[in-house]
Amino acid sequence: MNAMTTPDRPDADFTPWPDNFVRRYRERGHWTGTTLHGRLAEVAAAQPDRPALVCGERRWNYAELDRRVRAAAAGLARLGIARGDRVVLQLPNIAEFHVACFALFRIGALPVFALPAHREAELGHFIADTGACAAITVDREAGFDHAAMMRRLREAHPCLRELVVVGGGGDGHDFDALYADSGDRDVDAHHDATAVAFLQLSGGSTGTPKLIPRTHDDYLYSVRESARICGFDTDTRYLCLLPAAHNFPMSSPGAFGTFHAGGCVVMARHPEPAASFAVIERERVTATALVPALALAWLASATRGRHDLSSLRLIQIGGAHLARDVARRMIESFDARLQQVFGMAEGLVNYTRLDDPPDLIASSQGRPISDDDEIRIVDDGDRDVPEGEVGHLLTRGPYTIRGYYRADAHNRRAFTADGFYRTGDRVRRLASGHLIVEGRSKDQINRGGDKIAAEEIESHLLTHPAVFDAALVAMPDRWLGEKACAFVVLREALAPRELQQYLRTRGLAAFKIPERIEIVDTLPRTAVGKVDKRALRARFAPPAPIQSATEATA
Ligand code: OOB
Repeated sequence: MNAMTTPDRPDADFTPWPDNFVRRYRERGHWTGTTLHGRLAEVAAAQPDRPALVCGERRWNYAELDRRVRAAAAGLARLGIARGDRVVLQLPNIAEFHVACFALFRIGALPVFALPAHREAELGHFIADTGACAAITVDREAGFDHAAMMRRLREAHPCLRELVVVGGGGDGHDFDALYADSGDRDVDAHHDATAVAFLQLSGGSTGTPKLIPRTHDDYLYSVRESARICGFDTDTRYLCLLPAAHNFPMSSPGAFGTFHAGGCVVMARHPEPAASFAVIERERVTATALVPALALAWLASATRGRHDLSSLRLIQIGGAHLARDVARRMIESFDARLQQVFGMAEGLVNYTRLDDPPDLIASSQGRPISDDDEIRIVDDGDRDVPEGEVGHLLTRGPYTIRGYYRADAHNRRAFTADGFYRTGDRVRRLASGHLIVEGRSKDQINRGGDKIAAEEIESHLLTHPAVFDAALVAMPDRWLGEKACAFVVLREALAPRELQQYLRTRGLAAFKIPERIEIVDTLPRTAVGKVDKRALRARFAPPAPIQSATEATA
């Protein structure tokens, strides 16, 4: 099988696993040939009356969810959306997110998962990069007019023909009309599980965000095994608190894992602790996923004691470094099992196991899902480090991609010649196979789980005529773990606030705007002339205790 390409774009859309790996993953039963929507249809047929999805006052059982997915698929097909088309999906945590997702899977069209925080710069890039023919969005969210932004993007990108808006929106199609328009038609569901199901976003470390093609086979494997490892079943009531498009709440085991197990997904539009606790109490939520910053907010929230959280059996924390002390406080403060999750949209996901001793749960980031997840921990020359020592994490396996979407040049750096993904994380491994994340080598800031590629922001800064040079580094933050600070060399006077405002006008997601801008005369350089980011980061010493990267080794 050769990499799929389009005539106008020489780069590969999808880098397949080599045949011998495909054979192995099939023989071992990892890849089953079932599609994501096929699995949803199976569950719906087996238990049509069980609760599937709760969103505010709306409650759908599996029959209703299935009916809506089929109707929306027919409605989208009527708009001309067809197999292989790319469709940008930008929705908050509402039921329509999952309807749209599975409807697109049925058609064989690929959702491109944008986060609600993304703005014109990011979305414009996704549209241009994928040649998306449609976008599905919401009219307004958190005071922001998403429909108007998408209309502007449609003007700038002629490939973007159709706009579907939840809540209606001017000249876009109303999402609800998709159901009405469809009549009794059902699209002839797409059944190729080896095909790419969607494009997920990478946290990135380069100038432009890269897209991650995930197939039905590989994704469903990670979903199924995640659900098993985390004990999800028909009684699971999973609260989707983190942005639904992110890999963690989507598939680790997340909403997809809950659907896979026949449980019920509860969508939370507002992640604040007080609102979450009220939903947990009302909906008898059994499991949820948090980033460390939210865990801290849960610990600090005065409203905790006022709600009955006794239904909660599993609290997962992942996406960014969790300080040991915070993990311990979570274990002590909540009558639920804690689980650390160290994953990446590119594939590999590690979980502490439910029966691991509390100390291991508090101090490690878990071990891989699969025996077929190959882990290498190497030095700068790609040589394996001695067991137990810290090195760069490389991985290859049945649900880790072999290449980014249309990014051949980047792929040559991001993957080894034999297909290992260079995660950019620095880890060490315990004898039990559990990994401890010690830091990272990629040029990225992890702002409370939101990833910022330094180069992306630096290149935006450099477009300002007054900016001569710029370097973005992480500075420690008590709550978020890290925030971005830009060190900037100017040609002429400019206030930091003006520069922040300038970045906003470039259409960047708010979480990427550096909280601090330091004007400096020069940037420190290493012996080979690269900006010495380590020296820049050292200017923030001492780091806040809860986020020290070396803490885990203590
Ligand atoms: C998850 O996925 P992404 O793609 O947003 O970010 C992946 C990166 C990892 O390479 C690592 O640098 C960092 O986020 N990370 C962690 C971590 N979990 C992720 N760093 C330290 N400790 C952790 N527990 O973030 C993601 C995807 C699926 C499940 C969970 C998280």
